[in-house]
Amino acid sequence: MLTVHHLGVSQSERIVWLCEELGIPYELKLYDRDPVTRLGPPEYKALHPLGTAPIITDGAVVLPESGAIMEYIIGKYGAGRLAVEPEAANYADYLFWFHFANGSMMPRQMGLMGRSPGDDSPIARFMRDRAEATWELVEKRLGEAPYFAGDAFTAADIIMLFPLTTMRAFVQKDLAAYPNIRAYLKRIGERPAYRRAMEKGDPKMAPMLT
Ligand SMILES: N[C@@H](CCC(=O)N[C@@H](CS)C(=O)NCC(=O)O)C(=O)O
Repeated sequence: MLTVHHLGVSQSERIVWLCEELGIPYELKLYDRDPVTRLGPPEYKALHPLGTAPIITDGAVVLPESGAIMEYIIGKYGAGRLAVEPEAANYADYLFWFHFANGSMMPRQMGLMGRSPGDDSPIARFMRDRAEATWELVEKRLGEAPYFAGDAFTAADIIMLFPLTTMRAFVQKDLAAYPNIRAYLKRIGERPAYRRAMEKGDPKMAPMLT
């Protein structure tokens, strides 16, 4: 049985959501963050040496890393649904946004964690500019197409949503200047599978869609 180990308020919400969108059977195990450190609890760390969320188990397989898990589930249980075929005109768009999420968007937001907004050092300005550039790129993309890979909802949307939503619990971001992102978040919030995933995974948290 595919088991999704979900750490509350974390990137593993992506995997719960993916399973709900695909409509595949899975077991959901919930873990709370340590109330003081906000890190995963020892039971979560014991699953794999990396110890970060998400992690899935599937028989003898223990797999961390959002992107690897998503490809695994889509390939093994989803018959390729929610991915884009190499023959499709938007294949490169799909690949770019799927990998941009954790390759650039997440690291650039994480670079701001714990940094005071008033810090005007060259490195702080560099980090802020780099983070800002990712928001600008996302805003531009969502003005060109309703979904990251183009006209249809794909796994690129699932992996991209976390930095636009729940990540703002860790690094605040005012979305007032981004009408396309706000319209996109409203659209995503209307998806029954997303709502189900958030209710199952983080019942105490309202999805951060505004
Ligand atoms: N690139 C990794 C990042 C994983 C990651 O940093 N997860 C955070 C949650 S958002 C985590 O596990 N934090 C708690 C901890 O490190 O104990 C992925 O996408 O799986």
